[in-house]
Amino acid sequence: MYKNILLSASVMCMDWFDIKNQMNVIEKSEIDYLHFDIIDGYFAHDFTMGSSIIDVFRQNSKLPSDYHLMVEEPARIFDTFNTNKFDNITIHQETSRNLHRNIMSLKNKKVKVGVALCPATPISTLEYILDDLDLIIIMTVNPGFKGQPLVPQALRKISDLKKLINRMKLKAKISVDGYVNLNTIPEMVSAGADILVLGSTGLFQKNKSIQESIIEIKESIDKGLK
Ligand code: S6P
Ligand code: MG
Repeated sequence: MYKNILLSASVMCMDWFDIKNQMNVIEKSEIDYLHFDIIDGYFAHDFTMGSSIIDVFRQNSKLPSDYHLMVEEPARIFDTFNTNKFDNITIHQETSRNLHRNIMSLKNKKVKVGVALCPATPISTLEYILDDLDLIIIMTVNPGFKGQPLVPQALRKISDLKKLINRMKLKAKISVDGYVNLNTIPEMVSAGADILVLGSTGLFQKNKSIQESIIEIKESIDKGLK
């Protein structure tokens, strides 16, 4: 955490030939979560990782998990993952035929529950479930891949959602995912983002160490909070 902004490291963006060293750095830094992107080949056209790989990280890290399920009818796999009360599980609004039922099932698992919105999905779709959520992921790229360009209209959603959360006096946190980096963090933070998902353009850049990136990320947060 840096100045109340939580930091979530996107595991699919790590250098997989250097996981152990990168994890050592992350564990000693201000990072609050490991962000696991789970993709089913349908909702997003690729595959990433499942519980056996994720559990290796969980067993070797003290950080809570930030599960992001980009999966059609995600309730099918809720029991696949190991969780505890410090972990987040976020499902997509677009993938669930009965979103409220799915949110209630997750609450029964005693995790923190989130819903993610693709760039084209309006905030109004959350109107009657917002009270039940611990977090909302605003996707600032389309789901599925790292290193994609920003969908700029999605930035507006952060401040719109923040206003709604404040008006309803709720505690839900706003997470932003996709192209979260020096170019976007100031605007995202000033619009009301509480959690930054940091991937290939933010934390795991090819020509920069994680430590260097974290210094720059903190400077960008400072700019956003000014
Ligand atoms: C995208 C996924 C994300 C990415 C991350 C990529 O579908 O949900 O969590 O891993 O956002 O970051 P970047 O900086 O490469 O866009
Ligand atoms: Mg994600």
